[in-house]
Order: sequence, then C-alpha cells, then structure tokens
Amino acid sequence: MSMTLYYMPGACSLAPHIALQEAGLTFDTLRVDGKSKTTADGQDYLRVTDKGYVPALRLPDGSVLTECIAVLQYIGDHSANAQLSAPDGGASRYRVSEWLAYISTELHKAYGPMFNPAASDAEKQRALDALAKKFSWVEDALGDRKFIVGETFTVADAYLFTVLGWTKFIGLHLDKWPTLQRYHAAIGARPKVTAALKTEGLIK
Ligand SMILES: N[C@@H](CCC(=O)N[C@@H](CS)C(=O)NCC(=O)O)C(=O)O
Repeated sequence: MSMTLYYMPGACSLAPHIALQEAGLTFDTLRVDGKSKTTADGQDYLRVTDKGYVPALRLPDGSVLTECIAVLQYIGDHSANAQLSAPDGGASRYRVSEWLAYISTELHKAYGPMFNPAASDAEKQRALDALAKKFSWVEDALGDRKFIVGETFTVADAYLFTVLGWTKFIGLHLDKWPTLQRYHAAIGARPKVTAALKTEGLIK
C-alpha cells in the first residue's frame, strides 16, 4: 500500500507534500474540504482523523499519522536521502528538530489571530507585530546560508517555506526581510517544490 497525504491547498500540509516530493517516496494526495470535512473522493475526513485538520499521512500499514512535525520526521526518516532529516549526520538531527519546533510553535501558530474571523483588529495587529519580530530573528539566524540547517535541504526548509508563503494572505510583505525573501524564492524554485505547488493548484 502506498502512502496518502491528506491536504488543503497551501495549508501546512504543503510542508509534508514538499518533503514527500524531495524524499522521492511513492505517495498519493487527497484533497480535503475544510468546511465540510470531506475528502475529494467523498470520505468523511473525521473518520480519517478526528482532529479534523491537515496534514494527515496514511502510512503503508494503513494507520494514520498526524501533526506536521511527526509527519515531516517520518518522511525524512523513510527517505533514501538521509540528509532530509539529518543533513550532516548525527547531532544535526536535533538542529532539524529544534527548527521544526520553532516553526510550529513560534511561527505557524502565531498566524492564528490573522486567520481567525473572530479576532479583533487589535488582536490581529498584536499578532502581526509579534510575527514580524520573529521574522527578523529568523532573518538573522539564516544569514547568507541557503538552508536553515546545514548545507542541504531538510524537512525544516519545507516547513519554513510553507509558513513564509502565508505572509501574502495577511498583508505582511517579505520585502521587509530581504534574506527571507531571497530564501523563499530560492526554495520555491526547486523542481520538487514546484511539483508540489502545481499539484495543489497554487501555481500553473
Ligand atoms: N497541530 C497541527 C495543526 C495543523 C493545522 O493548523 N492545520 C490547519 C491548516 S495549516 C487546518 O487543517 N485548518 C483547517 C481546520 O482546522 O479546519 C499540526 O502541527 O499539524
């Protein structure tokens, strides 16, 4: 049985989608409608995962794995390209985990109020200001490197690329952070990243 990634276009499930492409693993994708919680082939998504959100990855044994960090680590560990989860071998694996945790808890979740119709303008502005500060920190941490950990692409890049892409939905322009803008464009130009974006209908 091959794997199936359940996704919503452009959502955080884009990160494992990119990682699956970069890993060269065999997989299918199945789009989920966020409002009705049904899959493109008519399944009740809540029966796939009662969390109701993406990503979910159906593994070859039929079980379902959720949570971006876990799904990304699984893909990295099952790739023929060992550098996807541990770019320089050994201890760099913990640097990848460190970045995955930062991206998930400090960046991904920080977008929450901006995507929440019930949040007030003041809440949205506070969240925007906090996110901007974090972007400046990531900008400095990245410096003139091509990737966020080591010298090669890792699953942390798949996740960072994905969350940086959401800036266009919230009126925050990456041109304030030239390093992040350069990084986002370079990761976005990778053929496997382009393939994932095309499948999700985000580019032609
Ligand atoms: N803790 C989860 C959060 C996943 C999450 O926020 N998913 C969002 C998309 S980025 C989602 O499915 N939202 C739609 C919904 O909740 O209906 C993870 O890290 O995987």
